[in-house]
Amino acid sequence: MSAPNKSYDPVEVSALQPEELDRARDEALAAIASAADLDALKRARLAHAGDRSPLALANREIGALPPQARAEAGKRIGAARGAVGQALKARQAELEEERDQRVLVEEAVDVTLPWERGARGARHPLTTIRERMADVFVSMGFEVSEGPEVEAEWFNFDALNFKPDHPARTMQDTFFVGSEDTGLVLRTHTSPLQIRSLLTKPLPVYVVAPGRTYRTDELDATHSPVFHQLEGLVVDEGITMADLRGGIDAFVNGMFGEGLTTRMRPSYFPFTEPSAEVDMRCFVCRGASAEPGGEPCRTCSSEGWIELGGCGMVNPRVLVACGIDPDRYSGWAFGLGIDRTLMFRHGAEDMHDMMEGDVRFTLPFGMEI
Ligand code: FA5
Repeated sequence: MSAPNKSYDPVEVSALQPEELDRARDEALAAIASAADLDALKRARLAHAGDRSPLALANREIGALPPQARAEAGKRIGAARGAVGQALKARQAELEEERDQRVLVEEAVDVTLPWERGARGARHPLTTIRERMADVFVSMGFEVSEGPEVEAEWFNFDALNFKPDHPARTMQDTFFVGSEDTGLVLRTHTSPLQIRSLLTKPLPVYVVAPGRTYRTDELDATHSPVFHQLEGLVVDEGITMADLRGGIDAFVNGMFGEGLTTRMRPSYFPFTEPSAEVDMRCFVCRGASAEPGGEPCRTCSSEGWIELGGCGMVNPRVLVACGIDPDRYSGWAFGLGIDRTLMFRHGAEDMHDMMEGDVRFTLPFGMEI
């Protein structure tokens, strides 16, 4: 700002000359009127009403005028700036109104349009049944345990008392990772979790281990090279076959309904002694289809029983391999196929359906989370 100068005539200060002021005001009004949108108006505001606009600069010159000239100059500038301010306000309101109208039209939502046109995903029934099965064990106080799918042969076979010449240890049955010399396999069952649990957890051990398993089986209606098993393991003091029976019965009742009995048939597994195959009463016909004159049952093929899996008392050799005193501790183990369980529980007839990911198979299972 210039210093006050008593000899100044306001009209001689060029910025304050009436025609200059009128021109600045008219230019401002024209720019405001022609601003087509709020952005353009912002630019016009900056150029014609901002700190560096001609009218603002002229306003600053008032201070340099002699006192007697200031009032008159101030009045003229005030009038010009007032007119510009009014015009800005009015145009702002107009443009905002226009914008609001446009938004209402452009961003309108048609609430009558159908929604949820994209299909919603759901978890695979194998996943949900696996969790449900493990939950039954969890409700009995078991802990869920997981292990690697690429497993050391020692965990998959040796520690489980498979002899070196056991047929399961050949490429005909087992996927080796690399050559047979690597000592690494894709686990053929969830039983290595018995060893991993016994080596890492303090006794007593109550674990359930669901997981993916691999065998060199051809894919057919009841086999897949990739399938799922669930393992149950108990090692504690004073565990007997009665506990094995009770544990499996409790699982069957929790999973398939109350009042279903089980039966055991002698079998062999290197890691359990004695070993058994366990069957459960058919949860559909409850054995009636096997009675003379009974209605045929698709679920159990009219056998009255459904094969569930393998089980037995933990072989003392396994306990020793894990550094556990077999004179003090004993245990039971149980393993079943999850895919086969899904098949008989839901009447799925072909293993392919479980592998192919066709939603026509999975949709009827709904949105189980
Ligand atoms: C075992 O794998 C034992 N580890 C089970 C066990 C655990 C016994 C603990 C004793 C104590 P097995 O080979 O029978 O057992 O397999 C168990 C289940 O896996 C079978 O009953 C079947 O339901 C399922 N299964 C086996 N091979 C396949 C396959 N290729 N496709 C789908 N399911 C399979």
